[in-house]
Amino acid sequence: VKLYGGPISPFVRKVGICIIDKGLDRQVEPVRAFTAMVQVNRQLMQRNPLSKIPTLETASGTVLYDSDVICEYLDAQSSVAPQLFPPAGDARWQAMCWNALGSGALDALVLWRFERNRLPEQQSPEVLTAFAAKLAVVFNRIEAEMPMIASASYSIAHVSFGCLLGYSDFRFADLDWRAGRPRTCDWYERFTQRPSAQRTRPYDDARFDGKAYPAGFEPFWPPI
Ligand SMILES: N[C@@H](CCC(=O)N[C@@H](CS)C(=O)NCC(=O)O)C(=O)O
Repeated sequence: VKLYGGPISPFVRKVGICIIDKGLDRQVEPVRAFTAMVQVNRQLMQRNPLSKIPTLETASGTVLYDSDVICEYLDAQSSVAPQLFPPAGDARWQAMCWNALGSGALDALVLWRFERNRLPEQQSPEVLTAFAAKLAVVFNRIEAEMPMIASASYSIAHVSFGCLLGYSDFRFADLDWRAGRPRTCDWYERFTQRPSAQRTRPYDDARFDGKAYPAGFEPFWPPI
């Protein structure tokens, strides 16, 4: 089984966390694939026409995308706890909706980053203002719902929120999501102690710091 991706993408991180949580890390080979909104990867496109990461290729050659499809597939491949996608009922809809909130916010951050990296004269102030407004409300909603989130069984929702907060620290430290959101801070502190979170900490190859990983935890994506 091959996972195409890299150590920065928060969507790839969701999949990496599921792989480790489900005890599948020895069965999945991480394969570096570079792609960007304005730089298509022709080889990757032969598998995933969207030229996006994560893309998973199973042992029988079936190709799966996007992150949610891959995560649910992995959850079904292993009976190891935790079950990341509750099978039915309110717990399922709640987890799926929280996952949509976390992943939707990540989509917004990725687009926001693209916009703010354009030349100043090409940037749209309306677009930048809209992203800032959305993200502030998302972080407030997560803080407001944190008592429920923290007491729900660990699921894809928690994977998604952890990746959102981690990516925010990595690329949007200026948003300062911690300010005035103590419950989210407490929960995230606990999330980052999980081996799957530690091994998938995002890093830039040019600035890889092996000391950022606790002894015994190797990065899921080996540095190049
Ligand atoms: N909805 C997709 C989003 C994946 C995504 O946007 N990945 C980014 C990297 S963080 C990408 O591959 N971008 C390349 C592109 O937009 O062409 C998922 O959940 O997998």
